[in-house]
Amino acid sequence: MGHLRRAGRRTNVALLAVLLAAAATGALAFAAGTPIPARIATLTHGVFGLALVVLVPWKTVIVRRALVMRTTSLILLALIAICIASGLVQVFLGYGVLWRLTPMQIHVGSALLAAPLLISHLRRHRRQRLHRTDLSRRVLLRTGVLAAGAAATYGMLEGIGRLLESTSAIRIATGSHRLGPDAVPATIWLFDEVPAVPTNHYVDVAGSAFTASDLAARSTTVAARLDCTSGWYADAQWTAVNLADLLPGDQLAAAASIEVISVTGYRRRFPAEEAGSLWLATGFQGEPLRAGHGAPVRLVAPNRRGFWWVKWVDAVKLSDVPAWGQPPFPLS
Ligand SMILES: Nc1nc2c(c(=O)[nH]1)N[C@H]1C(S)=C(S)[C@@H](COP(=O)(O)O)O[C@H]1N2
Ligand SMILES: [Mo]
Repeated sequence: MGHLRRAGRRTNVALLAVLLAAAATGALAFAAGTPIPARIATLTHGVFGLALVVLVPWKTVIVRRALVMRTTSLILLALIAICIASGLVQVFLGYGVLWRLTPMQIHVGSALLAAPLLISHLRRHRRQRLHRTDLSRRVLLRTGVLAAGAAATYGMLEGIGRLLESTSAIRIATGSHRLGPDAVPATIWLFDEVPAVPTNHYVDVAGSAFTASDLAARSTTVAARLDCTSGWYADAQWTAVNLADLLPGDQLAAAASIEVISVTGYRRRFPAEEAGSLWLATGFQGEPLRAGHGAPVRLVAPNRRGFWWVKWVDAVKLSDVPAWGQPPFPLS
């Protein structure tokens, strides 16, 4: 009996570690914009997610042993199940809008809702502490077996996806699925709204004012991939001018970061060295930008996820604040 109880506690420790790792790699998967970091983040995220599934039989034994199951525990369980299921839907069925929500919104939303419940769950069971022996060789061996089981499940699901010619087989390193340029949805990060911006709006670029037509006159066609964290990407042609060509060189050299601010207040800050890979766009696929997509001027930031592509640009400012002096994800 004592032995069983100990095993149960270790299952709980493993579950907690895996949940935290899944959350951390999920955040990294949202942050990563280039193939190698994205591949590492999405692969480890998938393996941690599946490790939760692998642990289900053991956790079931523990849950069965409990005398009562609280409603909050049931909700926590349901949220984690929804999170895993919507993650699998995103991978195997792709980006699609179900009842106004995307699988990714459900995936992240359920994880965020589960977090406070998990904290109170841990508080209620705080007597289960980490023991010295939790790092023994036998435990490390079992951890290896769990990792191998989760990795094998991942490999098996990838294989099935290929055999069934699921869209999972052609998703890119970030996990996103392809959309044609015509199908790109006007996307809001969280709470922003499409503003009405006049076509002759002046964009302030480090103190100089430009209208969209001023910028268009200096633009070239740039091929770039817009890769939204809601799980789609689109390759398209943008009519855009490079920020390094607009910003005064001496001021740029002295600055730490470039802040791009929307008329809505939405903003992102980039390292000053990145000026050469940031573009102010006025056109998409040879047409002027549309209102929902950032008209009259929006940022194009290849190699960065969609939430960096500030729409309805009002100002581009050079500043001494380092680029990391901002929340990792926008709060609006
Ligand atoms: N001002 C502002 N810019 C924004 C957003 C926003 O909500 N507000 N959403 C971002 C996100 S999450 C993405 S994926 C892209 C989407 O661009 P699109 O609407 O042209 O598809 O814009 C980005 N720029
Ligand atoms: Mo996005």
